[in-house]
Amino acid sequence: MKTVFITGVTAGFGEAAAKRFIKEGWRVIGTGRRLEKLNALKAQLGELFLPLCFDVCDKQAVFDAVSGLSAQWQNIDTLVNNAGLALGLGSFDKAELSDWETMIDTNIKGLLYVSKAILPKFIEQQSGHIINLGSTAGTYPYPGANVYGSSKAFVNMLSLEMRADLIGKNIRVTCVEPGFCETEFAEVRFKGDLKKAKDFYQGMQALTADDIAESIYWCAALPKHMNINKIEMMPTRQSFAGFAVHRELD
Ligand code: NDP
Ligand code: 8X3
Repeated sequence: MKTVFITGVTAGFGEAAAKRFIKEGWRVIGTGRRLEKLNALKAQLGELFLPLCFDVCDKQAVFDAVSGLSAQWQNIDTLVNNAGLALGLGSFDKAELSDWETMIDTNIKGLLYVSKAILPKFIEQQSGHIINLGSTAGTYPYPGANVYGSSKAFVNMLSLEMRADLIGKNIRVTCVEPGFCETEFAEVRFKGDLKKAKDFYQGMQALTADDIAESIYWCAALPKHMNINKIEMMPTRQSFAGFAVHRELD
């Protein structure tokens, strides 16, 4: 039986991915900070699901959680580095420094801690698969994305760098890079302003968490000689903005 370790299963992509893998008979180690959500998932998903409650920004907690896995949960086939967030949509001059710090601590440092904690298992097993959640925001800039977009550019690039460094170790690395997808993401970005979050996706048929879970599962289930380097996807109703031009007529 295969096992996947997914960070951030208490909402959105992570929750959908946990359910998708379990449907296929995988065992899921699912993490998050909200214990009550983890307990509810445990009640729903049963024996195949192991909840782990920790903050990915807490380096010690990450390493303790991984080293504390019981013998029956030690063998992990796939890691999905999904936990992450955007905070605010303010322009670079107006955005909150503390929001930037939280995004860097979570999207960049948290992902590094979890990867470093699990990688020795993959090296020892001489197999494994790391699937990172990047974003179209890491490739295409838009106003207000500043540090969020840059943190995802890090994830997009780190995924390729991981491949470069892990060659010869039989470890696959994939970056899944979605555009607009309706989850709790906007609610978090707008700090609980539900109206703003709802308006964000109004009339544009965003991607769903199940769409992303399907892509993640597809990458994970491919034969081991196939490495999908990256998958970029957007809603049909989302596309690219042109270059911004500031005009002043003399
Ligand atoms: P959600 O807000 O719906 O879910 C985020 C998950 O991450 C939650 O389970 C949350 O759990 C967890 N999480 C956040 N911070 C931490 C932390 N410090 N420690 C542990 N867990 C944490 O977001 P999505 O599902 O939409 O996003 C998932 C990933 O995909 C993110 O990395 C996001 O940047 C990326 N992404 C999202 C897109 C979108 O449009 N929705 C598009 C492209 C990429 P808890 O609160 O319980 O800790
Ligand atoms: C989330 C996608 O376009 O809202 O990474 O930044 S977007």
